[in-house]
Amino acid sequence: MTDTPHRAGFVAIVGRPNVGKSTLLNTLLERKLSIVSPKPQTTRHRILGLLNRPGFQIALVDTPGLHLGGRRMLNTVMNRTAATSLADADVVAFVVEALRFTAEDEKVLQRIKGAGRPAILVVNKVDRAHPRERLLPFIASLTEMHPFVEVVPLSALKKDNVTALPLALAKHLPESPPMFPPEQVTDRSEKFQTTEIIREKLTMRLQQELPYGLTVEIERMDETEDGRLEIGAVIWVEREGQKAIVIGEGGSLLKEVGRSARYDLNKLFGRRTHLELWVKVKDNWADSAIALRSFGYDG
Ligand SMILES: Nc1nc2c(ncn2[C@@H]2O[C@H](COP(=O)(O)OP(=O)(O)OP(=O)(O)O)[C@@H](O)[C@H]2O)c(=O)[nH]1
Ligand SMILES: [Mg+2]
Repeated sequence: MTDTPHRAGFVAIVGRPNVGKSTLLNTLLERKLSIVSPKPQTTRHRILGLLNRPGFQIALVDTPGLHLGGRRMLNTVMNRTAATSLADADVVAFVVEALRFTAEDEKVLQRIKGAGRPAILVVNKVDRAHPRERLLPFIASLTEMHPFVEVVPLSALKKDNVTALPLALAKHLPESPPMFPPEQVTDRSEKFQTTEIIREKLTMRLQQELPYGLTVEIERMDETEDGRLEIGAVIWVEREGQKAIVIGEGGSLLKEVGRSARYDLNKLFGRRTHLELWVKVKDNWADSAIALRSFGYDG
């Protein structure tokens, strides 16, 4: 038997907003690491998740959806975060939605061409592709646009054909020993994951009313004598009027958000957590370089 060399490297998961990049990351890792919502522009940060298999280690990088049109400084930072992850990757996983290719997808593809990395085409949401016969011509039209090294149609949500992807990615990674210790899952702190869990619950509850400039900051995390974790978090919005929306009638929305966030936090920390949420206003923070940096937006 010949020894096959170990492979390891970075794979950037890129695509326009809402195609299912974060869902894909979570499905591949079999854990909820990146937040997901039906709204576009949910992911705002680079999220690293490590996948270890016999013979290879993939450092998967979930990225904000590359988008057109947003004029806030936060939009620029998100696009820059995605573009940097793309430029730093060994292999690119270009995620598109089955049977849908938009001007934003086109723009992402141009960036992939510019980066010059081997790219795998991931056609997600095949569960929604009806009739199925339309998938083949759709894929053919995309493979005409770029010499993708592999094409993997799958459904990240329904976990259909997902196991094929790590193998396809690994083939194109450089020969290298593992870059991270086998027990490591991510490079993101529990504090960061806490802010993201709270932001996800807000995104889910607020849907259409979600203020664009909403972000979460942890003020304190203290252990109580009986072993519980007390977390104090601030939800920042940009205008006084948005406060009432986030708080809800009689504080109902905030209570609901707190309840569902606590459920996830108990799981994350493996113990009971107590969560206190405050809503505060910082005018137009999404256009302030200083505020963006202090809230951890580091594109
Ligand atoms: N039907 C179907 N829905 C999916 C699939 N994958 C993801 N979704 C849904 O698509 C929506 C967006 O998913 P996300 O994973 O947040 O998408 P994203 O590409 O990370 O979006 P941004 O972070 O905004 O760039 C969510 O409602 C998911 O449940 C899939 O395979 N099939
Ligand atoms: Mg995402």
